[in-house]
Amino acid sequence: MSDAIVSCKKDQVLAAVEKARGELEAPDIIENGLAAGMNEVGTLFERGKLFLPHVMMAAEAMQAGVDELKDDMPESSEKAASVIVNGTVEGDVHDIGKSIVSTMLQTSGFEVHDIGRDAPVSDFIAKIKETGANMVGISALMTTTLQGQKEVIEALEEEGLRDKVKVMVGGAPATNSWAKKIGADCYAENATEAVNKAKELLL
Ligand code: HCB
Repeated sequence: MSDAIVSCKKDQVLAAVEKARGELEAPDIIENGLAAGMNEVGTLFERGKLFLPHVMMAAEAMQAGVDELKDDMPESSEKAASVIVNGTVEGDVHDIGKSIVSTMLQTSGFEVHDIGRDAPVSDFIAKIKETGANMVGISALMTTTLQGQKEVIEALEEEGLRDKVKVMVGGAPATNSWAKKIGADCYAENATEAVNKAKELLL
């Protein structure tokens, strides 16, 4: 599956998903098959072995695989009373990982409001107020947009909402120490960890 992502073969990705879905759980297929392939694409792109159009095609193949698995996500029997707003910061169009996190939080029983990508700080705050969210997930995939996570936290403080809303940060350049530095409540390395951290903090 990973190889099919790296070579941008959407048909092969879907065939591999079809084959895997009888034997493995959807989150496992996404994290260890599809996302693993996308990470390899990232490494090759970083080394100058792949160019942007290739990355875009690989991203499309990855998204097709994720869409195919949406109905297979294990539904949680218990409905969590917690509401989570999740989005990618302004100036950043990367949304594959953020969308996987939203889907997995949703199937774990959380009420999730995904505000999309390239989302201004004001969109985060408006959606948190509108939904009475208890948590916000903030994704940033570039070192140049990471600061956006801090800006959302600062805005929560200015609005007097910081005590009521837990903050989770994620995305390739984010780390545990970055999360601590900007005063987030947690960092999640992947979608499975995002679900576990949300449960720890909210349930
Ligand atoms: Co993009 N891109 N890209 N890109 N891109 C990165 C991010 C670079 C690291 C590649 C590189 O140069 N090494 C790099 C950023 C460098 C930096 O840090 N400064 C980069 C660049 C530079 C750019 C452009 C500027 C390129 C250009 O135009 N010259 C441009 C960005 C324009 C903009 O945003 N303003 C660009 C565009 C693209 C696309 C459109 C081709 C495509 C995105 C498609 C889309 O998302 N719809 C893309 C992609 C696919 C990547 C890489 C290859 C993969 C990202 C990805 O989807 N990974 C990425 C390389 C990399 O990340 N190493 C590269 C797979 C997912 C599953 O993992 O890490 O996103 P994830 O999410 C995980 C995890 O982080 C966590 O859980 C997820 C699921 O397990 N998580 C959260 C994520 N968000 C969370 C939120 C939470 O609350 C909790 C957990």
